[in-house]
Amino acid sequence: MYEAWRWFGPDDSVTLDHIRQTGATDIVTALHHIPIGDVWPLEEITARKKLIEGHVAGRTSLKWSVVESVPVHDDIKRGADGCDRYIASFVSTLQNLARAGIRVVCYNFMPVIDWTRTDLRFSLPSGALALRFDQDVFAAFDLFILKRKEAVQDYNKAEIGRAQDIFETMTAEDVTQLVKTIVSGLPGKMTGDYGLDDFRAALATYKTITKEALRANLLKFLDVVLPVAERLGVKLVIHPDDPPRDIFGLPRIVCTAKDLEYLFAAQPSVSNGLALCVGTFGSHPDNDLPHMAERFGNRIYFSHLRGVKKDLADPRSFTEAAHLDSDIDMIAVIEKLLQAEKVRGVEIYIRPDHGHQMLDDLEKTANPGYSAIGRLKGLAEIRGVIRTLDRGLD
Ligand code: DNO
Repeated sequence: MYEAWRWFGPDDSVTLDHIRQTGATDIVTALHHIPIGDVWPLEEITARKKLIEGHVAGRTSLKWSVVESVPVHDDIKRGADGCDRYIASFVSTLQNLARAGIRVVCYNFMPVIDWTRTDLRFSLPSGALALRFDQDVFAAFDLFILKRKEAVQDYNKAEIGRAQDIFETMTAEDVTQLVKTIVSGLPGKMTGDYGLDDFRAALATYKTITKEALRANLLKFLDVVLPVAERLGVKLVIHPDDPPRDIFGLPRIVCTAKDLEYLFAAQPSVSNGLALCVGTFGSHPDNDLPHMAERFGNRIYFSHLRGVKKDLADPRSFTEAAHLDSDIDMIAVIEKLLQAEKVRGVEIYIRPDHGHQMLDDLEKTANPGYSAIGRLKGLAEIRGVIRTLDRGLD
């Protein structure tokens, strides 16, 4: 297993030297400044690679091994006229990445909005802060802030009542913060920056797109992209929809093991891979993560190791938990991934996904979920599990 670390580029407050100190060897990053749909120029890729891999006297070397993510333009997801040019850009970006020697590329197929939370500073009993998705707060946003017309059909009476109670206690500042958290997006998001009106307009463009249509558009995209990826030796790894269910009336198609069965049966190419995001899949009650790690072991090239604790009252609400202390049996997941590596003779890139904001990081401004110390703690715990299982001491 390669221990990787997500880095947001030169502006990340967690520097390459900090990453060296965590013991991670591989970098996961993207050229976040390039507009969605544009080709990533080879010169920019090689410049970024040099920054990461360039030899610094006396320092451990790092390698840029995984791209997370190359964004897929919404026109491709909608199957809009003219989307072929965005597919062609995606292909050119893959070619440039392969030229630079980067061969694991993450992407997602979430319409309009990438990963979503309602609270970026949820206080834990320890005083550390966690990311949280609260279904009632989300409903309050959908019904009373966004005022999405069709939203009333998505919630029952009791849910609407709870959402209204929440909305009524919110200050103007709370509302602004929630809008920012949900629609202007979280770090690493692969979608646009929206205000409320733009967001409504973007949602409206999916009015007629059913789940089946979205699936067909994903397959059409893969029809073009996978043969190229295969020739280049690139593995494309799809990231699940987070949270893994439909939201805002948008169809979401990468949520469960069943969705994956469908995807891999329809596109059996060896380049059709999976980014096993344990926390994301784990927030869906039907997903059995150790089983999925085993079942899709031959498709997993990259994995985000993180867990969630779902609320007892409503399992659609969850709080991001400590890496080994969540609803998910992380040790069993790691064991299955190690077994998959042995069978395939390939190593999987893993990264500690998100971490609690804690200790000195509480005073610092960091990308939500991506402060240093919480992730370092997660990585250290995970490393202990990997080393122990590797020795067969389990
Ligand atoms: C959040 C991440 C997502 C992910 C993209 C993948 O922490 O898991 O931002 O990178 O959705 O395309």
